[in-house]
Amino acid sequence: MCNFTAAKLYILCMDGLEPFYGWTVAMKWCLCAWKKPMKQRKIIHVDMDAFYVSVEELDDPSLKGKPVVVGHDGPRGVVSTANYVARKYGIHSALPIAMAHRLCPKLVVVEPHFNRYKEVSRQVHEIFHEYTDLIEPLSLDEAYLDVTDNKRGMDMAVDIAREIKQKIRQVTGLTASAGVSYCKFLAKVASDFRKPDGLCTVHPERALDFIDNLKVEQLWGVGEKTAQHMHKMGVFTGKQLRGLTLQQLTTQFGKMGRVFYNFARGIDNRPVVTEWVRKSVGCERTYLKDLTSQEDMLAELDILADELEGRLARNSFKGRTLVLKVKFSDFQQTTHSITENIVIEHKDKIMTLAKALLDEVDFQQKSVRLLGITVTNPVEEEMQRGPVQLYIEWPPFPQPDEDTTQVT
Ligand code: DCP
Ligand code: MG
Repeated sequence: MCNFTAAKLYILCMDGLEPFYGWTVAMKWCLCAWKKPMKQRKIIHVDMDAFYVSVEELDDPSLKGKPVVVGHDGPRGVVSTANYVARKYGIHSALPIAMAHRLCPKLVVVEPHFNRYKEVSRQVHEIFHEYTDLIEPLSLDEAYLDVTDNKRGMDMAVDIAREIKQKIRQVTGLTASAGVSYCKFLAKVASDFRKPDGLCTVHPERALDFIDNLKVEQLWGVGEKTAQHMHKMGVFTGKQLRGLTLQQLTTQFGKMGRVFYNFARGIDNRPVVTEWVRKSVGCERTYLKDLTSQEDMLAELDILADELEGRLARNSFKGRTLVLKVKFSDFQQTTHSITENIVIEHKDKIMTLAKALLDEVDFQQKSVRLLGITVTNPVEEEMQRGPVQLYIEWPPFPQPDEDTTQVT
């Protein structure tokens, strides 16, 4: 999409909704684009296939062809990831291992080997660096690459993606899937499109057709709760999402409403950020036996506070908000937070706040399977920030609602 087309698209989006604001911003953008030529970006999202379990199969070929998951095989264990054989039985990440055994009695459970996954991840990143240093890692097995100005001077991002996939296979023996597009969200959705060992490109001129057929839950920032909310509004697809006005979306979803509004129109100007600003440091634990008394919970919080103090120091992290997470035996969870004027870094302070937060929790006579404490709300954010690559000026991008599943 050239600058002019991008600006036109933006005008189209804003037109009729917030006419004055829309035209003002669009005019500014046109002027900006005229002053500073903007290249259409080329973004690749690479995601390793069934990552942990594929590494395990590589290291122990006798696992090949069997249904395998990585996780702790205990009453409280959950699936980190399942290979494609196990997925046929309905087994997926975050499923309790006990349930996975019920779905597939022949299931093989392998303990995780994180150092091996990190080693493979490093090899994969070395390959990325042959093409670009603009790499944004999302996890050990996933990253965005901005290859607009790549080290090889290659014109076609899809050729780079193909080469990267081949090299990953040669060097590590594993397969990866890649998505190619002009923005992050489309590249990410595309990488998932033809998994495993997939390669999918979304061209700018085909973006709206592609978006039309997406389920809303495939969009970045749409977690389970948001998807249910959209379904209640009768919105299941990208096309239906585009039928909602900006006002409808911001009324229902706050700041994220504008993000969804833009995504539905193929607009996502988030840059590939080479280094993340750490937003929080925390630790949590799932207990073998549910905790029932406050005394036990305080004893466990004491252990967590110890651990958190160490992690905060090791990461030189300074934040002013403490968040307590409590997951009940029925898997419902609640979070409570408190913000201080000073940095929360010492165990004593953490414990005082954690106790106060625990008092706020309504247990409804339920026992507790998980406790977690996190320090967030970082200070001196600018000092913790690494190099950031920006192509155009754009308002700060809101973060999605916390709607994540974490394996503990
Ligand atoms: N992971 C985890 N807990 C989760 C999800 C993932 O521990 N709830 C770990 C194990 C995965 C790795 O992160 O191997 C990468 O996550 P992905 O979501 O990319 O899943 P996979 O790579 O396993 O599978 P896919 O082929 O769908 O990418
Ligand atoms: Mg993966």
